[in-house]
Amino acid sequence: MKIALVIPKNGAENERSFYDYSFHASFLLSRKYISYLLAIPTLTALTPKEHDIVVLDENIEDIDYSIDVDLVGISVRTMFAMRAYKISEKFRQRGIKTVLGGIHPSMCPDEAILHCDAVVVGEAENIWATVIDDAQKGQLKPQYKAEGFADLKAAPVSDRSFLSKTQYLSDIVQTAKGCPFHCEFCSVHAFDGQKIRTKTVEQVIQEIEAINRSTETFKKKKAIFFADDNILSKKSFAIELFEALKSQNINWMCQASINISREDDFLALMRDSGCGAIFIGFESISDKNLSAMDKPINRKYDFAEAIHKIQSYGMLVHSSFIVGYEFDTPESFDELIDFIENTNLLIPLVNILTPFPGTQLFKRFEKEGRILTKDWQLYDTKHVVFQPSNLSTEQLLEGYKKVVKKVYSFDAILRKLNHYWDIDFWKRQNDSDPVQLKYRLLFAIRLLTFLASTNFKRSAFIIKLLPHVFRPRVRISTILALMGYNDFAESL
Ligand code: B12
Repeated sequence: MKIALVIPKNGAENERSFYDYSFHASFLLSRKYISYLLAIPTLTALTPKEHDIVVLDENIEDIDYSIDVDLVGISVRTMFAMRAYKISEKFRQRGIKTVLGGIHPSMCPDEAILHCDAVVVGEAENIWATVIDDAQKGQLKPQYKAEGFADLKAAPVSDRSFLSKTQYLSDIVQTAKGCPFHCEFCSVHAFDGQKIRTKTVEQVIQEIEAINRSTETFKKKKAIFFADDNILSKKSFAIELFEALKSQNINWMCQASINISREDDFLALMRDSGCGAIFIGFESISDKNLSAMDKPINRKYDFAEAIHKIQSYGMLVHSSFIVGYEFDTPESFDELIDFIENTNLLIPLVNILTPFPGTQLFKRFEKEGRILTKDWQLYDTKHVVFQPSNLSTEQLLEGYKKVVKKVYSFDAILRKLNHYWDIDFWKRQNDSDPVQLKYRLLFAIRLLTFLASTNFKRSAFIIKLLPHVFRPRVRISTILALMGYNDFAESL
């Protein structure tokens, strides 16, 4: 059989989203999107070898619906569920069978089946081969449910050979699944379970070696994002992993809980193995909100101290905040702006509270009659889809826009960049290898050519930026991301 694996386009139709990356595409002239969905190389590896695979990623090119395939598998998250349904229906109009899997169909199987031939609930590892077999026999069932959780140590190494090698900005690798916490707004514990399941370090290294081997026109270090919810969820495994990463010569980034800030030995090891940034879900600067979210761990830490500590090891802290929780008021937005500015957080991800299906929050809001819409394309954390407690929906939306516009204004970006260029501890980061220098030179040239075609505000920013481009302490990819986020903020 010929199987198409599909990634639907992200974000609401005719709207810019934080993950749009059209700015990056216009700037880089080639690379179009942050990354693929890891479910796709996972499914590829699980597909018996006698079948042919083609990957269709709508974030990098339009889908060719006339393609000759026998089965279409689509990976679905809530914010692009509507888009996935449309794609599925278009293939079905041609008589091609479609299967939907991923977090959204797993949480809403009765809805998903209205738009496809089969829904897979849960992880693909123990079930995908059966689905393919049934499809080949013409005996697809409407629903397949994974029993229990997959043993990741027994899973094949993800196979990226059918993905574009030139269109993505970074690769994505997962070493473990499961989360012991039970935050009200999150669906991870419901979907992946609370017990930590790791791959073996050998599996992870094999995956990274394959990524490193993949050809590229421009030979710079590979950027890898670890999709684990908390890279430090199993400490003995993490030590072994970080030691093994040292020889891989990659730039990597991960997610972690705030307690990582007190783990000095880990922080040093992470930096030495190529970690450039740690993404932490701070969620709220209000203790009352953290309690309401059921995220007590964050209450035990002084956020500013934790941020400073991690950065003292030469790694950036990327951060995530939720606005609109129960105790947020009209004043909360200015307080958040002040916090972000005072702590020099360069890439804060600001999200409007969103009750994703399958979360405790969704259940509570449904019970309280506070869900305003189930138009899933608005569930991208940039729209208000519920009735807040102490704010009107307009106040929440405007407050969100205010924060994003302020923290991604060129003034704020330049002030924070200057902070990182100037501070002493950052000098440790030695990024001046010849490939990096070549990359910085190309970046400077591209900035200059960009000047001719861009607006006044961006030109002024570029002129102030240019003298610093060869200073190694902030990565070019970070600066580029900031320019993209400014572009997004301006579009709000
Ligand atoms: C990495 C990650 C990101 C990366 C994305 C990089 C990328 N290109 O994927 C970044 C940091 C950019 C990100 C951003 C966001 N994310 Co995110 N992210 C994750 C995370 C931590 C891991 C995802 C992953 O790669 N998993 C590994 C793969 C292998 O697992 P999987 O996709 O679930 O696939 C398995 C099964 O679902 C199934 N399956 C999947 N597809 C298919 C298809 C078929 C046909 C079949 C048979 C089976 C199948 O089999 C697979 C193997 O077991 C998850 C949490 C988690 N633990 O899963 C959240 C998660 C996916 N993110 C989430 C959210 C909300 C967001 C943001 C909105 C956050 C924000 N505020 O901006 C944005 C939106 C981005 C977007 N529009 O996609 C939610 C999604 C909830 C939902 N219902 O859709 C999750 C689940 C976390 C949560 N808190 O609940 N995210």
